[in-house]
Amino acid sequence: MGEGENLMGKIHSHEITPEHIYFSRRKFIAGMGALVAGTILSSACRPQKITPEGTGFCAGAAASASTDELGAKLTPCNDVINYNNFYEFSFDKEDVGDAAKNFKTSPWTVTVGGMVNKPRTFDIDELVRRFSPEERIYRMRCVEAWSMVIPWLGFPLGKLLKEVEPQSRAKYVRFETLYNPEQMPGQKIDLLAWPYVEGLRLDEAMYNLTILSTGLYGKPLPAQNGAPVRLVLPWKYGFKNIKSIVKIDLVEEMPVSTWAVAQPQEYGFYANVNPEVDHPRWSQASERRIGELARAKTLMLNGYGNEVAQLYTGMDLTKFY
Ligand SMILES: Nc1nc2c(c(=O)[nH]1)N[C@H]1C(S)=C(S)[C@@H](COP(=O)(O)O)O[C@H]1N2
Ligand SMILES: [Mo]
Repeated sequence: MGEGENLMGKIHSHEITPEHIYFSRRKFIAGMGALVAGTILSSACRPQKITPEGTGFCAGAAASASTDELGAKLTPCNDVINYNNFYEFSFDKEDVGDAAKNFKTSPWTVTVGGMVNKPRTFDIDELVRRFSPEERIYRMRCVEAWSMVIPWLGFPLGKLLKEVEPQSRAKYVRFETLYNPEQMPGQKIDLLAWPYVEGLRLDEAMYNLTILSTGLYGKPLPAQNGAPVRLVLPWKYGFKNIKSIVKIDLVEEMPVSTWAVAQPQEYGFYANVNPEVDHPRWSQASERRIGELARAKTLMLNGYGNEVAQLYTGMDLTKFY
């Protein structure tokens, strides 16, 4: 199978390059070492894994509807768990699942602190028990111009934040992924500033569409999708949805996210989906829905404008990208 095509149809070369890191491909190859680089080269020639829907994790995959509220079809479970961005494990989206299969997600705690009255470390099992994750069918639009529609299980991040009582000086929320290079081999390559960091404005974090997800398709999250707990906000580009979170801090200054360090002109803090603002290297006007042949038009704020546009009143979203 040649570079640039797979069973999901023709895709652009920027979508099969480890596109986020196109800017430093040389550094990437150098850093990976012959062994890992070999894996990537061979993967371009290998048929895509085909696991029939309904086996493994996807056996008994459950969702309450077959489309989202705007009528977009759910991405098949099998695609949701076999096409992932999670650079801690692999730069090849189709290899992340394999590379993460032994990731240890229990025991797991999330430490919530910074400018709060009641800092606390929560056990993930307690979080799930207390906040009873519910289904939210959200579309997720990757900055690389592909997208998925996923039935997440999660609870509003705001519920957790209220519990620790943010102080009035706190303006932003900073999130951190686990740092464990033994388990996450990508962290041995200093291509990104590990651990992965993301941030939100406090009002975005408190907004009811913003969830911490602990599952999808009716089951606990698979490792490759960010087990045991990851952020999901449907109106922002996918990279804001930080995975495998261990630390949440309320802070005064805008957090510097991992991608902003790597490539500030491409990855703004807000990262609101905007079909009218091209990525410096490609158009953002349309997207390839994984599992479908036709491309879809990308909607302003990913289709969630009615709900979230008010968070950005008076802001020029082409400037605050
Ligand atoms: N820790 C961490 N979180 C991450 C990433 C990553 O590489 N590391 N990739 C991001 C990107 S670019 C996307 S598009 C989504 C992909 O989520 P999915 O694999 O569950 O579809 O996760 C985001 N969260
Ligand atoms: Mo992404």
